Amino acid sequence: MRTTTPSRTRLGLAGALAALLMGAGLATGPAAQAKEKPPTLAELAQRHGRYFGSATDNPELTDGAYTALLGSQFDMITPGNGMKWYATEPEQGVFDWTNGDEIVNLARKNHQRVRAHTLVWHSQLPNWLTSRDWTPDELRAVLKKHITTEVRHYRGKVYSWDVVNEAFNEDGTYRETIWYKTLGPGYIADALRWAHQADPHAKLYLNDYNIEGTGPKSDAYYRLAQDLEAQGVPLDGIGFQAHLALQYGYPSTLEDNLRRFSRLGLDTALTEVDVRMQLPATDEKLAQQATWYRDLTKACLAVRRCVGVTVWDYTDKYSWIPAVFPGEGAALPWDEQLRPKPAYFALREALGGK
Ligand code: 9MR
Repeated sequence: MRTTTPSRTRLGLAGALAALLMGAGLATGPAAQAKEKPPTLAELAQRHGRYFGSATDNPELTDGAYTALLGSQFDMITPGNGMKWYATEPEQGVFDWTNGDEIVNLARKNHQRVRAHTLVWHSQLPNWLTSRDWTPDELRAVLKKHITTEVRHYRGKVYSWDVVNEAFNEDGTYRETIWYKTLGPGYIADALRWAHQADPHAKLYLNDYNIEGTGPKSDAYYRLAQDLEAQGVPLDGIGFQAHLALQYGYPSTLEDNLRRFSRLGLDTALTEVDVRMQLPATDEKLAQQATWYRDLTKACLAVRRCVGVTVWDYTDKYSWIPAVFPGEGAALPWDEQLRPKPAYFALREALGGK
């Protein structure tokens, strides 16, 4: 096959950089655009029947260089904040779809699907909800109305919902959230049933972090999934957030763990991947990070019902990490200047592209 990318030696540094940028989906001018483009992460993932996604957030959508890559490299989009309770029902019974709709419309324009996130969580709740006490009957009605209204609004427009987010503690006990404390553990089955009624075609997920490897928290999901299944509750998948950190080690049981959930008849997905490190980022750490991105992608590909991988935004420019873990960062496959990092090339390699 004739290659249309000139050799690096003939082009020198500028040409090599252009080839690199093109490889990451960044066109470097009219001439570059005319060349044969290497497949995107999404196209590579599609060869395996998987998707490759990114989270995004509304304030970033004014950044043209950012949205160009977002619109081209990925085929699944998760709104990082725009569909959360504080954004969608800021006053009781008053719904605001502005941010969620902006992202859904952008995704549609770019022929991307949407992993909707998230209906029931203990965090980012509006004040009207957290600043008073509710009887179980009152809170059940509030929850049902929120889920029903939001899921109906996005009915037919989203691929999946993270229905309940982060329900368990590290030791596998239920997290003492407003939902659990007021409604008991049955709130999870109720939420799934209400979501299913409102959009029977959306895939319904439970989603959490620190469940990538086997352990008490992951076991809690395993048991819950078995219970829900036995009760005939509509549950389609488990989302493994995969907010990893180099200093804590790679979750080497990831593949086996994904597989045991598959065997329950559930889909699995890596839903919020990032691999943070203590700064400064060195070549060595970036190389290790690349290995982790490669390995987690391969783990998903190795498990038949692992449907795809989503990074929690694709660039260090818009990562949540530095604000929450001071001194840590550099967690994503593209750097703050939107240049592809070793992790990006490792992802391509894991997906069978060169
Ligand atoms: O990316 C989100 C960030 O912008 C918010 O400030 C943060 C608030 O908690 O939530 C981030 O997303 C979280 C996601 O919704 C659930 N899993 C953990 C993510 C990182 O905190």
